[in-house]
Amino acid sequence: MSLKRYRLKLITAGDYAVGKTSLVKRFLGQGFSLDYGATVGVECIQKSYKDKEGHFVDLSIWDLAGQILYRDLAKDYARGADLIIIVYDVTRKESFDNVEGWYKTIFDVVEAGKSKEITPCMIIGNKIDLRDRRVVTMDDGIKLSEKLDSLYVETSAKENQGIDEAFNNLIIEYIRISKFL
Ligand SMILES: Nc1nc2c(ncn2[C@@H]2O[C@H](COP(=O)(O)OP(=O)(O)O)[C@@H](O)[C@H]2O)c(=O)[nH]1
Ligand SMILES: [Mg+2]
Repeated sequence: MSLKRYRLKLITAGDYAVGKTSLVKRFLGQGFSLDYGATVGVECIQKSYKDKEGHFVDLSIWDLAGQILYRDLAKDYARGADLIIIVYDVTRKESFDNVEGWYKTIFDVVEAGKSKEITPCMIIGNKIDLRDRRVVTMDDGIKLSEKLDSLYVETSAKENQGIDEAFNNLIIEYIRISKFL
């Protein structure tokens, strides 16, 4: 039996400087840097691999430029997305409060094109290494993800915690749901 090949578009979203690019880089095995280099425009990166269950996955990761309050660009950007990652910074309450706005903006676009059921969303609370500056609790994160019918993981791009879990669980969820359709 030959296993299906999945060609998936993954997009990142969330406020400026929450760690979107750092998480993508870690997932791609490119290390971590504290030097600030804001993403200009949209970066698109390809990664092809075989997952733990043997599925071939061709992932194109679209990494959103952080300065975007410009939710209008997010609209073009989100078109055709199969997998959504929305990141906030556990030390910045505002970035957490904005998650729902990002979610709505993106799903307005995604749902116009196809059924929401097959577009799983992962909410990520990043920078958990900054323990004494933390203001958003894990409980806050879990409650929000339940409200938005999304998956939830806490990560540290700096300490390389939770990142493979975040990406892999999202892809596994996609494959699981798609088998019922
Ligand atoms: N302490 C800590 N800093 C992080 C973490 N993730 C990202 N950063 C830093 O936060 C800043 C913004 O990261 P970046 O990935 O560019 O954010 P983006 O604008 O959302 O893409 C950079 O200085 C990163 O080094 C983390 O998990 N812990
Ligand atoms: Mg970035």
